[in-house]
This record gives sequence, C-alpha cells and structure tokens, in this order.
Amino acid sequence: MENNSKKTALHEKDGIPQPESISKTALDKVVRSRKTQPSAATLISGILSGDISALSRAITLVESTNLDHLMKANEIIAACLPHANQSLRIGITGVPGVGKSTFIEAFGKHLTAMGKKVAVLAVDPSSTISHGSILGDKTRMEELVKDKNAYIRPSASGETLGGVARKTRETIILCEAAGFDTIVIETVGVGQSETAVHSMVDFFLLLKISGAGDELQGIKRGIMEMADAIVINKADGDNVAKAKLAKTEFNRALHLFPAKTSGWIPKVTTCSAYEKTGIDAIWDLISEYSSLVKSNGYFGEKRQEQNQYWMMETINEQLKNHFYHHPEIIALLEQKKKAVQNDELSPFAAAMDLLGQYFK
Ligand SMILES: Nc1nc2c(ncn2[C@@H]2O[C@H](COP(=O)(O)OP(=O)(O)OP(=O)(O)O)[C@@H](O)[C@H]2O)c(=O)[nH]1
Ligand SMILES: [Mg+2]
Repeated sequence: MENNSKKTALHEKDGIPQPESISKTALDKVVRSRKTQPSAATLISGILSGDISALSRAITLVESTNLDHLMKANEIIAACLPHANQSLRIGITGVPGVGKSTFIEAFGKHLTAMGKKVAVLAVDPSSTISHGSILGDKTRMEELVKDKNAYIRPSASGETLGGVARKTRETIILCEAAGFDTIVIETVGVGQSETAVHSMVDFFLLLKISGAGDELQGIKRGIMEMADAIVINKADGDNVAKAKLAKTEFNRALHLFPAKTSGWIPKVTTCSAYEKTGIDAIWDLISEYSSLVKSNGYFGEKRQEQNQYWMMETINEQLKNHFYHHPEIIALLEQKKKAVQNDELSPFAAAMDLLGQYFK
C-alpha cells in the first residue's frame, strides 16, 4: 500500500506487463522515412511534374538553417530555374484589417475559375512565432485552401527581412517550376517589407479602405509611388459612396507623381472582397498592364534588374552576417559601443577600428 502511494496514476498495477508505449512497427516506419528523405533528383522531378508534396518539401529545405539542407535546396533551385519565370507575380499590401486575406480568397478563386494555377506566399518578418498572417486566418481563405489549383504557403520565419525575402524569392522559383502561373505575395506594411515585395513582383497592388475623407493621410509616399493599382476594398453597403469618393481623391493624388518608366499609368478602382464585386475588373487591369509591359520590353528589363538587385542584396546580407557573428567582433563591438557612449571615441573612429580588426 505504502509503496503504491508513491506511484503515479500512470503506472500499471504490479504484475501486469507494461505495454510498449510506442508500437515498434510505427517507430520503424518513422526511422525508415527519416533515413530515406527524398533525394534532390526525386524532389526535382516531383516539382516539375506538379507534385505538391515535393514542392512543400523543397520549400522546407529552402527555409532550413541546416547547411546540408541549403545545399540540397540550391541544387533543386538550379534545376528548377530554367522552368521558372513563366508566371505573373503580383504583390499585395495593405494595413492589417484592410481585407488582404479576404481579397486574395476572392481574387484567387476568380483566377482558378479561369483555369489559372495560383500560389499564395507571404513576406511577414514580424510573424516569426505566429508563422505568418496567412496561416493565422486560413479560415478567410477557406475556399482557396481546398482548391487543387491553388497553393498557399505562410511566410517563412527568420530573423531578418533579408532572410525572409530570400526564402520567398526562391520559393517563387519552385512554385513556378511546379506549374503555378500566378504568384500572389502578400505583405503587411511593416518596416521595409513592402520594398522587399515590390522588388520581387511584376505588379504591385495597394489595398485601401475609404476613410472619413482623409484618405491620403498617413499613407507613405513611397508606397503610392510603388503602386501599379490602388484598390479601395469594402465598397459595399453604406460604404459604396465613400469608396467612390476615395477613388476620385486617389486618382487626383496619383497625377502628382512622375510618370512611371513602365509607361503604365497607375489605376484606382473599388471592390468588395466580401461580396466578390469588382474582382474581375482588377484582373482585367492587371492583364492590361502585363500586355503593355511585355510589348514594350519593360517586363523583362524589370526582372533582370530585380535579379541583379537580389544578387547584391544577398552579398550584403551575407557580409553583414559574417561580420556580426565573428567571435572577435562580437566582443569588440560591445567595448566600442561603450567607448562611443562615453564620448571617448567618435562613432566613425569606432566603426573603422572594428572594420580594421575584421579585415586584419
Ligand atoms: N464589408 C466588408 N468587409 C470586409 C471586406 N473584406 C474584408 N472584410 C472584413 O474585414 C476584416 C479583415 O479582413 P482580412 O481579410 O482578415 O484582412 P487582412 O488585411 O488580411 O488583415 P491582416 O491579416 O490582419 O493583415 C474581416 O472581418 C473581413 O470579413 C469587404 O469587402 N467588405
Ligand atoms: Mg490577413
């Protein structure tokens, strides 16, 4: 009795043999599957034949921090690259609550109904823990999630925007090689994430809602400049008139910006993602943009420019990482920070000391 009281409720009675907590066959299966991770060649042929589970596995490798995984990812990307680039890449931004997820659901369904294959990705470096806004509200994309012609992947997590952006860039390539012809990349307007998304898409769409006649307040000039279209969402019910007014105001404001090198004049339109109205007109104007920039050569030029930009960005990112993770620099950096704080050293001199030490 005494002995028994020490035992927890999880213990079986003495004398009764303990069952194995894990079935041996199940365990063997797990071990075997771990050992037989598909090879790069298997994943490549899977992706090229449109196999979604191969695509997902490859994206997981792209997102990994394990060096072996990254090497495998690089091999896959290199093989996919000649099959990529056949899509239209659309960036969508807007403040939280503007209706991005609801819009992407309606827009995505519109596209798949037209026979397109749509991949939805996100760049949201703030969502390291929640794993991206997309996953958080997959309920808002209920229909699209179930659609076999759509693929939804939440934002990669990472410490830096540069890291998240690189993963998304590479994910675009994999999705395109898997046959997705329309890539939608969502971002919440935090930090520099809009600029990062702008530099990886062909068309940039700013989603807005009508306010109380102060539409232009608080909107960053840079974002207006980047936008190829401004779409005023929630143009339904009592909001219709206000949305129309907002459209006029945005149109007027856009005229104050210099002409775009693409030759495209940004458009303003209204929609209701909720009631699914105005969605077809948005696709029409994106198609109009696409044929314009493909015929005047801007489409290819911009993609080339973006490739160059990402090459340089990757170098910058890697150099910075290497510098800040250098053991000697880590120690010295704190010391120099203190010296600058105490006015013993100028910021410039401190930086030169650190760099001198690094390049020694
Ligand atoms: N009336 C109306 N409500 C809408 C419309 N689109 C979205 N909403 C509502 O607005 C709220 C926010 O929509 P979401 O799609 O989650 O917005 P979001 O931009 O993805 O928000 P975050 O993921 O937080 O950045 C939800 O309650 C939607 O139902 C619309 O066209 N009309
Ligand atoms: Mg959302």
